[in-house]
This record gives sequence, structure tokens and C-alpha cells, in this order.
Amino acid sequence: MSDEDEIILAELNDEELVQQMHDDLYEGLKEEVVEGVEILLDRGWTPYDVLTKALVAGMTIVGIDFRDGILYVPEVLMAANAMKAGMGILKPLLAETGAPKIGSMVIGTVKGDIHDIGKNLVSMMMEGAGFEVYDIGINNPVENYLEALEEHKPEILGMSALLTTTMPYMKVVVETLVEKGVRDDYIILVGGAPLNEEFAESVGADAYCRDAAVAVETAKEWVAKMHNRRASA
Ligand code: B1M
Repeated sequence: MSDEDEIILAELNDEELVQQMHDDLYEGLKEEVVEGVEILLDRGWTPYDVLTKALVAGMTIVGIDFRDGILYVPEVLMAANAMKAGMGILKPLLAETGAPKIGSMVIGTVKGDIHDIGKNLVSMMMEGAGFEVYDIGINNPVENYLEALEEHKPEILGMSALLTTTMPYMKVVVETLVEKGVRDDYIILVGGAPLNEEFAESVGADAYCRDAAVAVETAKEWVAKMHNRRASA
């Protein structure tokens, strides 16, 4: 592209800018995505709207073309890195609500699975809603979950899986907790694109969370229930 054709992001209106950010995310253009996030925030957009309308919506397009064989792993990785850079700016803003601490959660992606964008988003939104979040990262065998639960003693255990081949591992984690007699000490929430409510039930989780906003609502409901149960016991 010649200099004359160069797009000045700040000169685009909101709709054009969001469209351009989807394109930039698709191309893995990290600096441009970061600049777009900053412009939208300067224009008074809420961090949540920037996250969902500019970043998550853009990543959905990447996901479709990855599925259809139009994009390959290296390109998707670049898009993921651009997405993470944008999320990095939003993270402190989403966590800044000053909400009182209402509970805590250990969360991690299961063994064999390295997808972490969705999990990171859930962590950010949960922190923003007032939860203490202990993120144990990706590719977690059951031992990692046990160790983190022991160390942090949270109300909630969150697990993420993006592959149909890794999602059954959630059952291994739940069954291990059952064997150890501690299953009912935790609210177990699961999420990830290939899951659904039926699957969550089949692995013995308490609830399936379709997205980060649902995760926050579900966590609040279950923590309130747990506190009420403890208060009346
Ligand atoms: Co992968 N990948 N990938 N990938 N990748 C998918 C998942 C896939 C659906 C793409 C496709 O074919 N359409 C497909 C899985 C197919 C299947 O299992 N049926 C796939 C594949 C096949 C693979 C590889 C096997 C490819 C290969 O190597 N041939 C490989 C596996 C690596 C491994 O894990 N062992 C692989 C690798 C990668 C990259 C490394 C390139 C990259 C990951 C980078 C990263 O995460 N750091 C990547 C990406 C980016 C994707 C897609 C395109 C996007 C995922 C994403 O970030 N979405 C994805 C396609 C898709 O999902 N449509 C795909 C955005 C994110 C905001 O949404 O993660 O769904 P999501 O999270 C949501 C909800 O699901 C929910 O809330 C989140 C926020 O709203 N949620 C939770 C998620 N976790 C939760 C936990 C909770 C609650 C809610 O706990 C309480």
C-alpha cells in the first residue's frame, strides 16, 4: 500500500474503525489493534463494548476462516497475539470497577489444550466483577488443579477446553475431586466453544458458561447459593 493509501484509524467513524479493527486482527496487526482499542476508549466506548464488538467479534471471523481452511495456525497465532495485546489494555480497566471482593476462583485450561484467549477473558471479567482469580494457565493435568485448590481455597473451580479431544479431561478432574471427597467443597463451572449444558452435566460440573458474561452471572448466583447454604447449616 502506498503512503497515500494508508488508513488513518483516528479519521474513521466508529463503524468503519470497528470494521478496520476486524481486518487488522485478521491480519495479526498488533500495533493497529492496540491503536484501535485506544481510539475507541478515547471516544467514550466502555471497555466491555470494545472487548465484545471489536475484539471478540473479530476473533469470531478468524475462527470461521480457520475452520474453513482459509487461515492456518501461524496466521491464527498472529491474530491471537494481536487480540491479547488489545485485551492487555482493557484488563486493568475491566478490573478497575472497585467492586468489593465477592468470591474467588481457580481457573485453567485442561491438559492437552493450549487455547487461552477465552479463559483469559473470563478471568478479566470475573476480576472486574469482584472475584479474586487465580489463573493456572494452559495444559493443566489434574495435579495442577488440586494444588491450586489446596493453596487458594476458592469457592469456584473453572475449567476451559476448546478441543473436542481435550474436553473429556474435565471429567477426570471432577472424578478425582469426588474420589478425594472434596467435590462438594467447590462450585465447578466449565466453558469453551465445543461444550454445552448436557456435556457439563455429564462430567459432573455445576454449570456450563456460554461466554464470559454468563460465567460472571453464574458465578455470582452459585456463590450466593453457597453462602446461603453455609449460613443456614
Ligand atoms: Co485452535 N482450534 N487449534 N488455535 N482455535 C479451534 C478451537 C477450532 C474450533 C478451530 C476450527 O477448526 N474451527 C479447532 C477445534 C476443533 C475441534 O476440536 N472440534 C481448533 C484446532 C483443531 C486447533 C489445533 C489442533 C490446530 C492444529 O494444530 N492443527 C491446535 C491445537 C493446539 C492445542 O491446544 N493442543 C490449535 C491451535 C490454535 C492456536 C495456537 C493457533 C490458537 C490459540 C492461541 C491461544 O489461545 N493463545 C488457536 C485459536 C485462536 C483458535 C480459534 C480460532 C479461536 C479460539 C478463541 O480464542 N476464540 C478456535 C475457533 C473457534 O473457537 N471458533 C480454534 C475467542 C474466545 C473469546 O472464545 O475461547 O470460545 P472462546 O471462549 C469463550 C467461551 O467459550 C467461554 O467464554 C469465553 C469468552 O466469552 N469460555 C469459558 C471459554 N473458557 C471458559 C471457561 C469458563 C467459562 C467460560 O470457566 C468458568
